[in-house]
Amino acid sequence: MPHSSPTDLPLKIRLASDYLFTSASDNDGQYDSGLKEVLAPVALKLKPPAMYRVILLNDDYTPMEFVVEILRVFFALNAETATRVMLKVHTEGKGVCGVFPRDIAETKATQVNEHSRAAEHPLQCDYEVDD
Ligand code: TYC
Repeated sequence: MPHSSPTDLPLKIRLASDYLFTSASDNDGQYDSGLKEVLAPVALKLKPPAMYRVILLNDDYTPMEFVVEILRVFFALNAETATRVMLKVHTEGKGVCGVFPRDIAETKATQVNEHSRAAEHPLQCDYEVDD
């Protein structure tokens, strides 16, 4: 909207954008517009939400076939990838099943742990921030 003359002021409809963008220097001090700076300009610093790695931990008792099935059913891995991840956990102690937003990572870890306990296996699934 172009700037209005002082006589237009009483009838001026003040839009939210007038308040957002009007500063004391806008009218060169020629008249008091009555508009006060109500909002300082704020730079938006939005970061994308953190992502979380869902991990499996090794143990000495859970059968390898059970772990492969977990990786296929809960994380949609094919047989080859599921076997590779299972063997990584078996040899290195820990491995990544997938990376998800926090609520999905938490849900998957809980579902895997409940399924493992129901089958009486000690398999541990957890999640950690992916930085
Ligand atoms: N170490 C287990 C065994 O020898 C297999 C295993 C792999 C267990 C991965 C847990 O997250 C795991 N039967």
